[in-house]
Amino acid sequence: MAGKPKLHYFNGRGRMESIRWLLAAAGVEFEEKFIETPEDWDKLKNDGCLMFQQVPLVEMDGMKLVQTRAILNYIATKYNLYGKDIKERALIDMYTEGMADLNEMIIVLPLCPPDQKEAKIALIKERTTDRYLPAFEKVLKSHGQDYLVGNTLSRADIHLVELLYYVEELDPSLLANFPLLKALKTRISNLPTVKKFLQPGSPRKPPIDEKSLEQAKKIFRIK
Ligand SMILES: N[C@@H](CCC(=O)N[C@@H](CS)C(=O)NCC(=O)O)C(=O)O
Repeated sequence: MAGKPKLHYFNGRGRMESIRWLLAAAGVEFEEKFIETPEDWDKLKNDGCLMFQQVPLVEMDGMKLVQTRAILNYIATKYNLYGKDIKERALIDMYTEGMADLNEMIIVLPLCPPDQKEAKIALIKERTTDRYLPAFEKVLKSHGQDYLVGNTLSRADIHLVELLYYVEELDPSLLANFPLLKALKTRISNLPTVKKFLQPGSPRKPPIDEKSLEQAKKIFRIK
């Protein structure tokens, strides 16, 4: 029997968090090997398993997978969270790419120079309420179903709910005008696997704090 997937990243959200969410939602237990020092990082790079000298790295099913999207695609396919045909998959990809665009703005926010932070946060809030959340609310309204695509749970629902938690952290009022998204968030959060992941003590990571940010900058030698 294949062992648990092994995730290599620093002990924070970053690009690995969506992978943690998807595995957890699929009910897959995983191990984590945290990169804690510049020496750990150099060692991982020198081991030769990072195709582009970047993490996330996920060891799974005998493969050493890099590139976040490729990893998510593999997990979603393996655990039947990627639609029943190519048309559903196209919709899931389209929705997921939109979510990834907003998520990327949120992921890089901690690295933003202090004098630009306020403007970046304002832009994220504007894009959230004027572009992304209305688009997903409209999808749910258009078919009246419980999930975004194909009336069944897919990665699109998982990624969206992950994103809704981040948006709420930024400003809880951002969700106020999106009743169907709020209902989706509640529904997905109550799935047993997701509920477990949302409990304290799970592998879910908190928002990055000053100390972890400094550690991550040191590891990746970011000025
Ligand atoms: N397209 C890649 C980007 C990965 C990436 O930028 N990883 C960062 C950490 S979040 C990294 O390894 N930085 C070190 C470097 O690029 O030298 C992916 O999505 O996996």
